[in-house]
Amino acid sequence: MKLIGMLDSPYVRRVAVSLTRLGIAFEHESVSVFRGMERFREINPVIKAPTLVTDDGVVLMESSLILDYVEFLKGPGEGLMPAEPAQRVRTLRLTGLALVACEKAVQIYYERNLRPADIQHAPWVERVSAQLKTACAELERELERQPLLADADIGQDGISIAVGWSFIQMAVPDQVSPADYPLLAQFSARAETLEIFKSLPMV
Ligand SMILES: N[C@@H](CCC(=O)N[C@@H](CS)C(=O)NCC(=O)O)C(=O)O
Repeated sequence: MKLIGMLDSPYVRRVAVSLTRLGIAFEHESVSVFRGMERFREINPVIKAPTLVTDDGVVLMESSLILDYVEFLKGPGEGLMPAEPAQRVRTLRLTGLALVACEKAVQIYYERNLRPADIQHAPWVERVSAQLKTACAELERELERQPLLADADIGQDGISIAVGWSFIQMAVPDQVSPADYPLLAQFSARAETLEIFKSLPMV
């Protein structure tokens, strides 16, 4: 299988780290959805990162759907999603919060970098910024309530949180200060020391 997209995308990186964590071999083609638009279009005409081309040549997209396929390949209980119902629900919640935080950070980044300054819409940025901070606050509360381990057994929740936090710190560092979310920051810093993260650096 082949993963298309750059690791500075938290969505591409969560798929790459997950595949590596599960020992699934993949080729990686680091193509930008902007600078490499034409090459991307040849692989996936809708130009969406991540894109996964299966061994049968089927073109998948949307990181969570790609990871659903990956879970299916591994079989129940063998992937990164717990089989036990209560743990599964918590993993879904933490992963969802991490994905919302990523989405909001991407929206702010695009607003700042793709839209001309004179037509940037402050109320929209304020709304998205509040959503980003709330998602991080909710994650901080969850980690306070029940700690998550950044070790070799890291699951989809931990991978998505750490990848998301690192992305936010790179893309919109003014938005979310590590001092305000110490558990999130510590968890992510520890995860980034794991070999599966170090072997797939964001930049
Ligand atoms: N919900 C999607 C988000 C993916 C996403 O927004 N990817 C960005 C790169 S970080 C992208 O493809 N941007 C180009 C575009 O949307 O046109 C996922 O989880 O895969």
